[in-house]
Amino acid sequence: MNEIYKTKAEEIVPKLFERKVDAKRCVYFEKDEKAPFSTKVVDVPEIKEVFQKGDSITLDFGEHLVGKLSFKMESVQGHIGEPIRLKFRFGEIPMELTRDFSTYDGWISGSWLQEEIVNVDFPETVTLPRRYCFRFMEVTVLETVQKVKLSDFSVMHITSADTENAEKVTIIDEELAEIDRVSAKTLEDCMQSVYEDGPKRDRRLWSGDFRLQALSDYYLFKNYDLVKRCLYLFAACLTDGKYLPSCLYYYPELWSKKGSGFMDYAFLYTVAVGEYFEHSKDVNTVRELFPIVKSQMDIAIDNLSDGILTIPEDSNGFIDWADDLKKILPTHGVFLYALEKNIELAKSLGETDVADKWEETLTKSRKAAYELFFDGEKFVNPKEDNQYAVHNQVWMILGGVTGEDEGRMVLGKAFLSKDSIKPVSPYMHHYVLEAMIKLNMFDEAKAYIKDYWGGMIKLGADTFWEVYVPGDLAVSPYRDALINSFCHAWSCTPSYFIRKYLNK
Ligand code: RAM
Repeated sequence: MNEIYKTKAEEIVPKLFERKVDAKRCVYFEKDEKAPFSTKVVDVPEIKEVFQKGDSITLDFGEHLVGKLSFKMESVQGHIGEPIRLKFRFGEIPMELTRDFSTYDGWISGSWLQEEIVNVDFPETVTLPRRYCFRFMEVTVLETVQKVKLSDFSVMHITSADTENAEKVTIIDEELAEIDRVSAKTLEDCMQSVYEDGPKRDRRLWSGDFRLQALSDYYLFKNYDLVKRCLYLFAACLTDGKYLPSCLYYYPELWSKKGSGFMDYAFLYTVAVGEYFEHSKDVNTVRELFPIVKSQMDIAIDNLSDGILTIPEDSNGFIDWADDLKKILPTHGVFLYALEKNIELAKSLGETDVADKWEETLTKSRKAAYELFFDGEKFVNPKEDNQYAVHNQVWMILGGVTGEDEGRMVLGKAFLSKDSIKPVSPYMHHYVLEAMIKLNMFDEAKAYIKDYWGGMIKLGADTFWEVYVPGDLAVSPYRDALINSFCHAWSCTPSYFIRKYLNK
């Protein structure tokens, strides 16, 4: 642990803004094959307040929230002689509460599912100690011998996004304005004392997610200090002085898993350093972090074989959650993409020798990629079974391996082909959009955002989801969509695209 970087990060713990939100209505859920996740939300005209054993209600707070729940418990028939046992369940979307959490069948811990048994000893206003992330809350009275009153359910919503002073922009297109609003809300709810990947799960700082959050934040809340803090947190956790972890834990203290993590995420961290510089002009911080940028590029350069990246045994590339996706070709693209951006950064910092050396590598590695991967109509890697994936085309475009016409051709064909692997996560869809912008496909990019992110809104999304595959809502990287996060960091970038490029 580098204590100097850690201290710098701890000096800028962000202020958390609080807002009290009351429950808005009482609802129940009905099975309806035509509704999103086959779940229809039905209004209950009156909010029940008097409960006996076995009674249960579901409250809708009207918006996605992150914070602590409070409520009042009162007696109805004189003194209460025994504790009242309540069970709470929280859902970001209705589907979660239609499932019995004990049926969860995924491969990551089911303890992320938000469920709690609480005993209330005396009539009082209770605030639950843990933070929850939800719009819907179900409370069931498990044990009581007499009637009790439960009321005044509210949440103290917390975020480090200064929403009151957020950049106000009039977005001309109404559909895009709505998508921008939901993107901003997604980022807001993930902004806590770091940029969390998801406030329901995993509540961690992942570099791939972080770079995208920072990008949108520059156009929304402009919390430069939060970006700086996260850059330093990663810098503090470098292993062996050079390997960047992909993910950090910071409760109860900062720690990370040993190992080198995802190579593409490490490259994207370096991109985030340059982008922080571009927006904040904070040259001191960036000068301090430049050795880390350089070490990530050096690790990659040391692992080039005939100009093509090799991924060391103990590492991997992430790229997307698409099943069985091969990673070398697209990770090579991420490397080229980062290298090009880092050459600019090196030049701005006066590191001309480094920039010159990188220029040489970039030219060589782009040429090598074109020669090895381009088969005349698509990019495939003969050393990875010629696997055909949209991802490969996107990263070769972003890596500057192809020009505009060829880029449009490979991208269009890959999307149309029934044999190609398609993006699964909004994270990968972000990079499809970046490729479109690079190819000057602005109208197509607008339509893409409306179709993909707008598609989630049509399905009732208050915040954008971790995973969305149109037509198949059961998709989950974890085998069971119950554990998916429905407010996810890497899904918040439509605001960036809309505000920077598409609001015309
Ligand atoms: C998951 C999270 C996170 C992502 C990693 C790769 O645990 O969804 O956002 O960056 O995977």
